[in-house]
Amino acid sequence: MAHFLGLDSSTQSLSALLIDTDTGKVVADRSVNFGERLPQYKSPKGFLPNPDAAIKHSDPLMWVEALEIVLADLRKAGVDLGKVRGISGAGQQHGSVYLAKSMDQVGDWSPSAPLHEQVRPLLSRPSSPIWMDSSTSEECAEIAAAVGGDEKVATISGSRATLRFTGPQIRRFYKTSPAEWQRTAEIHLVSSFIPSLLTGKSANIDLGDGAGMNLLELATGKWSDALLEATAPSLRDKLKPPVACTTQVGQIAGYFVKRYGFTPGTKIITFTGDNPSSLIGMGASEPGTAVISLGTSDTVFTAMASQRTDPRGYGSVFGNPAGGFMSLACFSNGSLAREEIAKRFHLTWDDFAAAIVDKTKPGNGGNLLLPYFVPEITPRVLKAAPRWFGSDAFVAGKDAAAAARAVVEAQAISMRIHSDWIGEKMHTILVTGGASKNRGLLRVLADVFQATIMPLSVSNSSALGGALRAAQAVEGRAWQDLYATFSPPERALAVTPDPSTRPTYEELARNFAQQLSQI
Ligand code: XUL
Repeated sequence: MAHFLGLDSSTQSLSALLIDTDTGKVVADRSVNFGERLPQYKSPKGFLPNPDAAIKHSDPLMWVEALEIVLADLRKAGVDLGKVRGISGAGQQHGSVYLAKSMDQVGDWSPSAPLHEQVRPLLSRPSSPIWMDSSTSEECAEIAAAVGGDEKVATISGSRATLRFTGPQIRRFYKTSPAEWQRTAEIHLVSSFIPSLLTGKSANIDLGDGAGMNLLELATGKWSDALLEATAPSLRDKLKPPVACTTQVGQIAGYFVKRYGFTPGTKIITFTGDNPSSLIGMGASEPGTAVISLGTSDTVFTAMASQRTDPRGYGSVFGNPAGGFMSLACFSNGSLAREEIAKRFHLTWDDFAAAIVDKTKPGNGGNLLLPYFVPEITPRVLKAAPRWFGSDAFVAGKDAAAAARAVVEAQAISMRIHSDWIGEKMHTILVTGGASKNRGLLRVLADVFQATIMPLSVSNSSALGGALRAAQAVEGRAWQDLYATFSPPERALAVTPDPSTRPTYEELARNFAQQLSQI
C-alpha cells in the first residue's frame, strides 16, 4: 500500500489529507481549527488580537501544537501512519518564524516532552507576522528606493515590495527589535518551519513560496544580493539556499516514529506555499486553467505561459511547483468578509446561498458594497472601510438577503477587475476552498466572469497538492496521472454563466470602480 500525507498549515486551521496511490482514494481528511481546538492561544481567527489593525501576528507554537493534534486525531481515527511513504505540504504564504538557533542543531526531539515545549526555547521572536499584516509601508518604500524603484523590485522578484511579503517584514523586525534580531540565527517561512519540525533539521525554503518574500531572483532561483542587502544586514546567513519544490529535505524524525507510529526513513519532500500547492491539488499546473481559491483570503491564480507582472502593482508571481511560474492576485476580504455578513445577519451558509439564488437578482437592485471589513491587499486599502450604497434598508443594515448578495458580488467584481492581467480570457475556472461548494457563490462567479465554474471533489486542494507532490517525488508518478485520479473536477456541480446577466455586471463593474476611486 502506498500512502502519502499532505499537510496544510493555513491561517485558521491545520489540515491533513492522506491518499493511497494504489487504490486512487483519499484515505483520511482531518482538520484542526485553531480557534476551536487551541483556545489558549487566544486567536479565534488564527491571529493574535492587536490594537493596531495593521499588525497581524500568530503564535508559531499554535501551529506546532496543531500538528501534534492532527496526527493524534488521525491515529485515533484508526489511520496507520506507518504506511505513509512520503509527506509534503503547504503553509500560508509569507508568514515567518524566527529562531535563535538553527534547526540543524536539534538533531531529534526528545520523545518525553511535547514538541511545542521543545520549540519554545528555540524562538528568538515569540510571534510570527502573517500574510494579513500591513504594517510595512515604510520598509517597502525603503527597499524599493535602495534597489532602484518599484519596477526594479518587480523585475527581480516578480512583485513590487509588498506589505505582507517576508522581506519587508524582516526589515521591520530588524529595525524595531534590534536585540531580538541579533539573537536570530535562522528564519523560516511557515512552509519550511513545518518540515523542519518533521525532520528535526532545518528544511530549505522552496522556489514556489520563496518567491513571495521579495528576496528571490526569479531568473536564477537564488537569493538576490541587491534585495538581501536592501532588507537587513547579514540576512544571507539566516536563510538556507532555496530549492526546487520537488526536493527531498530529509526523513521523519525519531520523535514522530515513537509518538505516532511513522516508519523510520519516511521521506519528507519540501513544502511550498498554500497557493502553489493548490495549483497542483487542482491539477492546474499547465497554463490555460485558472483557479479561484475561496479561503480566509480569496485568490485568483494560473500557471503562466510567459512571464508578466501586474501593471497596477498588486499582483504577484510565484514558483509553479511543477516548474515555471504562476501569477496570483490575493484579496484579504475573502471568507472573513463573508463570515462577517453571515454573523451580522444570523445567516447559515444555506441561508446565505438561498439569499443569493432565490431572494435577490443579479445587480442586487443597485445595492452595492465595498467589502473592506479588514485592510485590503487588492486594491490596497490600508484601513478597514466597508461602504454601503443603495436602498435605505440596505444602507441601514436591515436587508439580510441583499447584504449576502452584495458581499459576494463585490468580491467577484473586484476579482474580475484585478485579475485581468494574469491571463487570457478565462472560459473555465476551477474553484477550491471552504466556500467552493456554496451554490450562491458559484452562481455569482459564473455570471460575473461569464465562465463555467467547476468545483473539485476535495475542497482542501492545498493539502491534496502536498500529498500529490509527495507521491510524485517518491514514486516518480507523472503529474497528469495523479491529476486524473485525484483531482477530477465535479462536472455535475459545474455552474454555467447566464449570458443575459452580462450587461448588468458590466454596469456593476463601472459603479464599483467609480466608488472605489473615491476612497
Ligand atoms: C497569497 C496570500 C494568501 C495566503 C493565505 O499571496 O497572501 O493567499 O497564502 O494563506
